[in-house]
Amino acid sequence: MKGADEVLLVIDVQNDFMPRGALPVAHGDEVVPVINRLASAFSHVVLTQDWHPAKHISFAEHHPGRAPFDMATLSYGQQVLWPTHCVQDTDGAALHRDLHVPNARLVIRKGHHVDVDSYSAFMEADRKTPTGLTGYLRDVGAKRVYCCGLATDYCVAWSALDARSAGFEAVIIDDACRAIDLDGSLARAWEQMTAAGVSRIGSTDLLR
Ligand code: VGL
Ligand code: ZN
Repeated sequence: MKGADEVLLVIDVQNDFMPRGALPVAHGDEVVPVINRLASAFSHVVLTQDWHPAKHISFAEHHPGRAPFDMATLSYGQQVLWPTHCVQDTDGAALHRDLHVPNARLVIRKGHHVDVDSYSAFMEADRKTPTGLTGYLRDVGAKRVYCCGLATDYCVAWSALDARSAGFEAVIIDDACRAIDLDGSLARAWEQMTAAGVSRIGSTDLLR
């Protein structure tokens, strides 16, 4: 059992990111049994949910003439325009029904401001609005954050990078993640994570 200073952060294991969802991540459902096993090895688990208002600025449908996966320039920088996904209180925004993490203590919902996206569980895409997770983790004495879930190259990577920026150790559990991989985004994410000192392990390193 992992100690009190080690937290498992389970990112966006939601229906819309599953293979039949609105923003499908290939093989996204395969992380569910792996995460279920991992969760029982941690005394402290935190979940996140992508949780957008229906008129969210990241949705391509609100940008006339633009298509999903186009890039747009917004007030805070470059933004991928996504298919409408994880709308607050819809079935698509619900956690996968087979995700079984009874010991999760906190659910962070992110991306709830209509005009700012938030891939990261720590900081919104304007890079100045905190979600509160940094303060929470410091308050409970966390030192190391193990990241898993969807998608490796967006919400998982941004969360791991922000965990490092906030002074935590960050570890990606690779086989408990799946990627979107848009135009080389997965390789770029790994370059950034490696440079930032994010480490990479497999679930068997924790479960044996
Ligand atoms: C995510 C794209 C848009 C993610 C969320 O969970 O990685 N990706 N919103
Ligand atoms: Zn989103």
